[in-house]
Amino acid sequence: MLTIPKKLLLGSATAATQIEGGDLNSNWYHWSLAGKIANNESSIVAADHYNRYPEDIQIMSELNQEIYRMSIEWSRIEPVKGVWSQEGIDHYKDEMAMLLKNGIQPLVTLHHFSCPEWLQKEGAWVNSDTVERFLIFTGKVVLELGNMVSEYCTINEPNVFAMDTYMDAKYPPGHKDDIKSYFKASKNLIVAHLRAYKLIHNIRAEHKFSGITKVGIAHHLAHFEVDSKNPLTHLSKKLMDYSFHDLFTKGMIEGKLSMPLGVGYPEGKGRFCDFIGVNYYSRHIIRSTMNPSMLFGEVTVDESVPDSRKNDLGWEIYPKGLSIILKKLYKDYPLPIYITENGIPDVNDTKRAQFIYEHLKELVTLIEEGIDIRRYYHWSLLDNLEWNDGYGPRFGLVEVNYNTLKRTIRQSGKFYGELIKHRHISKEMKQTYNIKDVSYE
Ligand code: GCO
Repeated sequence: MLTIPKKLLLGSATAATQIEGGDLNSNWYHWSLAGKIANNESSIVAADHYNRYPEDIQIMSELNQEIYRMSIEWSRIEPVKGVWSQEGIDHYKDEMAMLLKNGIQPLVTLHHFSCPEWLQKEGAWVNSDTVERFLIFTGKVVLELGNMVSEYCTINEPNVFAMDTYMDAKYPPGHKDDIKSYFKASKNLIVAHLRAYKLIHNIRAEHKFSGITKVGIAHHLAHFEVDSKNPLTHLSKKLMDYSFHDLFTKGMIEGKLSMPLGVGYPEGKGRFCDFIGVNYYSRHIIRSTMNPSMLFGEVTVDESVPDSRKNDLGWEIYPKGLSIILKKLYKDYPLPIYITENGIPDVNDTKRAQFIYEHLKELVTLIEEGIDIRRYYHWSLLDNLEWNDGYGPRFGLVEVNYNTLKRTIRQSGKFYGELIKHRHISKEMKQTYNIKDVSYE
């Protein structure tokens, strides 16, 4: 039996590029044209959510979702530098209005990996002018959405974004082992967040928009372990924790730049997050420093992990890691925590319900221990474009048939919907959905 405390709201998360389709002005569309997505796939149709959002909100409502995290596509608001698209703005206003009408509270992400192609051509995040452009975009969105949205997530996973863009060549413009750009972009992302934090608060206060303004980030926190006593491996883990986690937590929460990004507090000392969003997926084993990028070591999965404890992309299912990272995070920063992403690619839908159960169990225990966890956004509502991995991985509570675009709620989606409704997982539910209490290490 598991009872979900009232304070923990439940819902799902998506990102515009991954589900919307139809946008010719985003850098990801151009990245698809260049053949950079698995199987030559393209962002152009995705799940056609841009046209089908009424149906998708209806599904969210059927699944009793209380909250929804979504992103606004910058290239739909500002398709050409300095030119606003009223069509794009009205679209998102309609979507917000419909969410609210269905009693679903939105959390809006302003930067979720994608940007307009014109910005990409200007160097995107390695160009420090992008900070200013991001603030102009942010100000416009916050003004336009007004009373409808009081919660914002400025930047999604700055660490993964910088790593996949400048070190691993997975995201546009696809640099390999470009450490200089990794740090340059990281600094700009941090400064953009700090300034956007203030801007959003100022605009909403000045216009007396309703709702308590809450601004935060969605930070990808992985659980790293080392697999040997080799001191180099330990050093590698330390470097990885520093450059992948700590630079960003210190930067975006405390406003402090650390080397090699810089020193001091570019926007003054303070607290720049009203909540900390955590995206958690897996445990990673750090093997050695002999990887070409040296600094980061090699990130792998423990070979002894059986397939039953891995997802379709081979990542280990490791709920305990969520507790470990949250305990540390809360000790360092006792701020409200939102789980802004947690999910599993599972095409056969045999592991997702169990995955949700195990991770929620960890969260409930932590809440009982006094950790202030307030939101759980499951990744994801729908099957979607898993960036450069294309449409293969199936993360949805709802299956999307990419030929017909028909939506079908998976068994795990039904399980999640019932769980939200009753805020309780009974013995019967466990039987129906084949949920087990397993012990795992
Ligand atoms: C993210 C990602 C999502 C991914 C998810 C699964 O924030 O990394 O933002 O877009 O699809 O994490 O890999």
